[in-house]
Amino acid sequence: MEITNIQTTPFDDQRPGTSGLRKKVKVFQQPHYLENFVQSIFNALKDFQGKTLVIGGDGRYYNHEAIQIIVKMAAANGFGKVMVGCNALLSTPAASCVIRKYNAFGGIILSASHNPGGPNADFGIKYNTGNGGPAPEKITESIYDISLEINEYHTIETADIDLDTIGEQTIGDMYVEIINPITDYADLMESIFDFDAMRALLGSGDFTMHFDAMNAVTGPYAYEILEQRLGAADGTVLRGEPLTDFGGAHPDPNLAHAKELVALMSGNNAADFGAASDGDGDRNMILGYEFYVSPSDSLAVLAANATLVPGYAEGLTGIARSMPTSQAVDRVAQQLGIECYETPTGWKFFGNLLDAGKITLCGEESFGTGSDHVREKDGLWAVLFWLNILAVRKQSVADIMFDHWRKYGRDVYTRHDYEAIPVADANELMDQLRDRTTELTGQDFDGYTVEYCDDFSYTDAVDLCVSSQQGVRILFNSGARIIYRLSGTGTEGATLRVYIEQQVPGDKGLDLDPQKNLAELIQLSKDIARIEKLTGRLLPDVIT
Ligand code: G16
Repeated sequence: MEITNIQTTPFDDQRPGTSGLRKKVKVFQQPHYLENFVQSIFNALKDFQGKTLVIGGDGRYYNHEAIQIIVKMAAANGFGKVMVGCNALLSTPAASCVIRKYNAFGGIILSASHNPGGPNADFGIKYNTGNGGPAPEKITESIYDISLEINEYHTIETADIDLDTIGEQTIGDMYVEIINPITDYADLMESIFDFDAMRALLGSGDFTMHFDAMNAVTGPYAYEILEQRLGAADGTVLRGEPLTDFGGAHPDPNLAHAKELVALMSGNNAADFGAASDGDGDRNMILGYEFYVSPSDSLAVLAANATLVPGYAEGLTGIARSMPTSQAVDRVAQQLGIECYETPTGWKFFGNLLDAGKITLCGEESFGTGSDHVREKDGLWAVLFWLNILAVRKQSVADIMFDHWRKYGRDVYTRHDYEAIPVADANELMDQLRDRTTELTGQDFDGYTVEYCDDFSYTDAVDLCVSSQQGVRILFNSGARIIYRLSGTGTEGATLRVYIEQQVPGDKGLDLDPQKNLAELIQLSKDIARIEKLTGRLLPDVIT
């Protein structure tokens, strides 16, 4: 095999964010841009010669081209084999499943998740380690350091591989296995959940559901699992064909971007259960009849009902949530007598806790929930978890949620996003908040007294690595919280996320509209951070 060494010069903007490197497609299409980053990944790794690399993608624009580049570079760098999803498709949780099942050295996932796709939209790439999870910060920082000094990458000059036929090929000295992207994942789901009970519910004639795949990667998975294996009615899966530009839609499962689904969940012929997943299949949104389950509440419900699912019948070892996720699950953990860890935003922070067996379930406010079955958050898994609970409890989604609030109280919660702010303005806003954490502590704002204020810093419970500057949190003595952080996944300017939460006891919380109920705290969030003065924004762009 003849290896070609290509001279290159570094780019200074290849620092991975919350979940890998996300940029506009046009940025990735610059000569050497993708190659530099891939070589930086390989240079950051050790002892992979002869081993297996999994390559997956969410089917978005530029996936095919990127996979051809990466496969040739993997061969030139000495991998023994790559496993690639047929048609360049492999959802993020399925990639994690395949890495773990076949003991691969690691994987490269090509996705910008819920960000739009197409020639003028977004692309992304991230590296996952042998546990199937996103590389921890010490690896992503090392990739970044290498990318700043890289001067050469390795490839081989050969014809493209056939991405559309299942089976083995060789390229240079390396095997290429094109795999069915669905089967391993669907089998894993069948091993966790009570498919008989779910089949009975879906076949009862008394229950209907919709799953919105948002023209993204979960379509084929949902057809196989929901319609084929579980017998859900034809047409259960909506927008089920993966499209490179997601049909021009924004594949983000929330109330704003899954409007068609939301419309199907109210009125006379509405379904009982609705769900959606995102571009790469790791996010989920859960709906009942005229009812929306917030992601933080969903995590709490899954934790409280876990033993109804065969895969978790033995109970949970512990739970983790990201810091801005509401504290609803904390009270479930307390009741169960298990630990609840608070981590920074980013799935990579759950990996060590899962590997060490310290937690079984974890989740985030950003529509992500998962467990120790893989090392990524998992959209369809969360949908199946709810379906399993519905099949056993035989109650509506709303009734399950109301029961939960009655028992544990409710955290009324909202997130306000201010998007595409000039980066300098956003940094100034965060800097001035950081500078005022001591000054804010103890202050009273019309009855809201700040009990504690800091810039969140996390020490990993396993490897003791410290991650600082993870968001300014203001905790009030009423139990309310306001949290500010900048998104690490955007591709245009900066996105300021403001998370607002207030706990209310049992029955009092049943009918509360978060925007109305949290109005005072929302106003306070604007005043304390001087959002209008520093960014010129009066209102957020997206509310979840
Ligand atoms: C990614 C990460 C999540 C994170 C989310 C939002 O999700 O995997 O852990 O919560 O981004 O991050 P940020 O608030 O920094 O934008 P995904 O679904 O985009 O891969």
